[in-house]
Amino acid sequence: MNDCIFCRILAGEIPSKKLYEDEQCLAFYDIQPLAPQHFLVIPKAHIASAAELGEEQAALVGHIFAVIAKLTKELGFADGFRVVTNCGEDAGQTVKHLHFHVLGGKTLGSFN
Ligand code: IU
Repeated sequence: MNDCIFCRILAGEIPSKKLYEDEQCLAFYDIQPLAPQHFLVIPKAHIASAAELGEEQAALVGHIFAVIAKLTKELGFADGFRVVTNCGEDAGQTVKHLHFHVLGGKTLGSFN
């Protein structure tokens, strides 16, 4: 059994508030939002983190960013948004399935 929580969301075994889905990726709202608007975009293929990406995933990552551009336009993030992917322990990655946080809906502070 796959114990990856995001693979289980993709399989419909764990509920999520879906925003967008196609054959390559899923976007859903983060259950613990850190901004007025906070959603995640994940590939359907299980990739542990950005550290696992290679040239073979270039089209997939480009597609995910095109989806982010489309969704942020639709949601009216006119004044900007932030895309973050935490990679590994030092970055605080808690779910070991590649995901892009998309945050907006307010003026975001700087981060380190
Ligand atoms: P991180 O970059 O791995 O730290 O982020 C994981 C995110 O996944 C975090 O913001 C959680 O709130 C979010 N999340 C979720 O939206 N739904 C879930 O079922 C689980 C985590 I578990």
